Amino acid sequence: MLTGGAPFPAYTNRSRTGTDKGNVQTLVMETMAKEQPVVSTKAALSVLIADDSPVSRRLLEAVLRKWGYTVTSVASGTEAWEILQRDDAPKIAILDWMMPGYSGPEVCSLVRRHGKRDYTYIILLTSRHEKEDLIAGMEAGADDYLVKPFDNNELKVRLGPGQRIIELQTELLHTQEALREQATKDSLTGLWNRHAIFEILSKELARSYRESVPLSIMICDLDRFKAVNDNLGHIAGDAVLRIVSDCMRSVVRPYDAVGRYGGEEFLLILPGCEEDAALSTAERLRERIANYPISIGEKEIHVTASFGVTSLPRGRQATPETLIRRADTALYQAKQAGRNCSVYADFRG
Ligand code: GH3
Ligand code: MG
Ligand code: MG
Repeated sequence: MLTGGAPFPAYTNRSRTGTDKGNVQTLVMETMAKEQPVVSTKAALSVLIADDSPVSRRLLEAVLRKWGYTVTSVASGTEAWEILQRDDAPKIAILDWMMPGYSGPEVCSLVRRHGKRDYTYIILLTSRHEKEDLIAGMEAGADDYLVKPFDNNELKVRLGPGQRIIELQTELLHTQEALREQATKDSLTGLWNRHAIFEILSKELARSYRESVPLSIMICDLDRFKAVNDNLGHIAGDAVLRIVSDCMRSVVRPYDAVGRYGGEEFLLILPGCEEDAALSTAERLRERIANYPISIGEKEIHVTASFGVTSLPRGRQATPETLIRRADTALYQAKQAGRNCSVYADFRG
């Protein structure tokens, strides 16, 4: 099936301006955001105090605030556990041993067994001196303890390792995130890279079969892209790839996946989409790309793309390779048909 306008239609849409500039600005802002300091400062660190004694709580609050911490305080273990599960929970918790609701060690156990990915550094407050109690507290997951009554210097010294651990963990999470980003994203376009989009396709195929829902894919290849490089240079070619990628991202649904499959070739995965919906998405995308004005220096250019689309009907099984081969065949036909069009190929598994 062949759909689409005549090859290389007249380009009239000039309503959008500064597309390239806008993209460069976005890129700079994203880069800056990634380069924010990863180590949190003491002033930004917040501490949770859970103690049922109002006097002890106020003393702790006052001294911690004086040292620059942000303080949240509660009077029971139940409230402490509720707060520690929140996304923005304090990273250090000072928990009294005996409290209404959960005890300090019980809150420790809950945090360690069911807590968030971010580490919570826990200091237990106890008036008990017996060694067994302290061992039980540490075994429940506490990082440190303070025997009441404690002096402020001791508390200050004990908060130091907590802060270092939190800072190291924050740094570690940022590094992990950066590595994950590097391993899965295409550095030029920010789309999924070839390996990642292939993985996503494998998972989506398994899900589509399990849940008996259809799945469509499309391969989009920019038309005569070599000429863009030849006429405007490779850097301009790179800018075009970035802009077209942003354009594709803006057209598909949030749960669709877009990856850079090769140089100027993209693979799009549309879970739950049948033939008609997939083909109309391809057409929407094709028209959007063709009408998208791209500013390169003083020049404004337009590029077009051809689409090969295929769908896996519900209840059918297929390997990523089979489906991609079908979409590739359709793409080849789209190129043969004159480019700037979408071709659908039936899935024959
Ligand atoms: P067709 O319509 O048949 O697809 O023609 P085409 O020129 O797009 O296809 P061809 O395969 O001949 O050329 C693809 C071009 O894409 C050649 C290559 O230099 C360019 N290209 C691939 N990756 C990149 C990249 O990362 N940056 C830039 N600037 N160009 C790239
Ligand atoms: Mg091409
Ligand atoms: Mg190509």
